[in-house]
Amino acid sequence: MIWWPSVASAQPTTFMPPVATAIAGQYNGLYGFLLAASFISFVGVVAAMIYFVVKYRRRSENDKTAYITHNHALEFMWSFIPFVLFMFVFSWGWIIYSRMRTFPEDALEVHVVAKKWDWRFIYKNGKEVTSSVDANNKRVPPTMVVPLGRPVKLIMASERQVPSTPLSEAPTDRAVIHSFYVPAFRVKQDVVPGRYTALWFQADQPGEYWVFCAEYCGTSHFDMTAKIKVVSVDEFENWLASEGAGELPLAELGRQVYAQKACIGCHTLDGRPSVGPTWKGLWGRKVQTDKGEFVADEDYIRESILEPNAKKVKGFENAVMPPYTGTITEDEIRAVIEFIKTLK
Ligand code: HEC
Ligand SMILES: [Cu+2]
Repeated sequence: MIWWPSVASAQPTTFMPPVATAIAGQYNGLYGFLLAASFISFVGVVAAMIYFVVKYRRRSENDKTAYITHNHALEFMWSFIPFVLFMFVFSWGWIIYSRMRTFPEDALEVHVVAKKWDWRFIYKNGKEVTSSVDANNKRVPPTMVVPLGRPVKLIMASERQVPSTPLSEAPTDRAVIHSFYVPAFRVKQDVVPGRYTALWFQADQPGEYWVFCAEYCGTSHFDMTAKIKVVSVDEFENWLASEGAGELPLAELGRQVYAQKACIGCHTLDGRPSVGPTWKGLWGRKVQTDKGEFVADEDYIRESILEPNAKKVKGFENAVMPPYTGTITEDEIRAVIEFIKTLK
């Protein structure tokens, strides 16, 4: 359902950034309507004002202002017409917003890590894209490559500056809130420490687009940029498999963590319960706990690892899992999550 003709254009106009997704076109439609409605209202209000000023100007010394208490018809109109207009704009915005927040099942997932002041992109095959520094010591923003016309889902986290230190170390190195903003896609999402947030888009125009951090996050906030390069599916597949391609897929790293961090001692992969519940089929399942029912998603798994006692799984209330805060890194948690996703 298209509400407004979208002019697909990868070129920025005087007023707006390029339009590289269908949602960006729909967003422009709503924005254009608001702009036009505001302009028409403005002209109408000013014209009426000028007309009344002239028509009802004071003509003589003993001109008296008429005494009018109210006018039902007028009062109803100036409440009802704006109400209808606002509900129309609200519904229109709601439709576009719900499209932005409804995640396609088959989306390509890419992990995004924000820190002061940089972005890092991690693909499931382990390929990682980071910023670099050129010959003049100037920061070169990282470029996330994505396939044309395919939905992409970003799983985003804000982390501390040193990715490989365990969580309890370097407490002064705090993570802060960032915001992942792609003007050409008209999408923006806060990236928050301590939980995962998500965003999706489907780029329909090849090209390179800017990513900005849209939440003031300190000294180098201005320089916290990245790029998204939209290429054909073939080109994307080649790129993904090429230079620096992950030697170790995320799920494989997760399997190693499972063995090395002793998870293996209490969790099976084949469906049999052990000291703790099995991981088989855990992903996306509704888990019964002492705090109620929860869907096993990224946040649930992360919390289960860092604060196992926050929610005790039904049937395992008396078993103990040691908290892994301080002995596991965010990268390892991400890998365990990807590993658990594969255990259908
Ligand atoms: C000493 C045994 C033990 C070890 C070691 C252990 N766990 Fe657990 N784990 C448990 C128990 C018991 C539960 C269920 C009780 C609870 O929720 O705290 C659990 C629950 C979980 C859950 C939630 C499972 C569900 O079905 O909802 C996850 C995820 C998890 N552990 C991950 C890990 C990871 C990752 C590791 C290794 C880094 C690990 N565990 C190591 C005992 C352990
Ligand atoms: Cu930032």
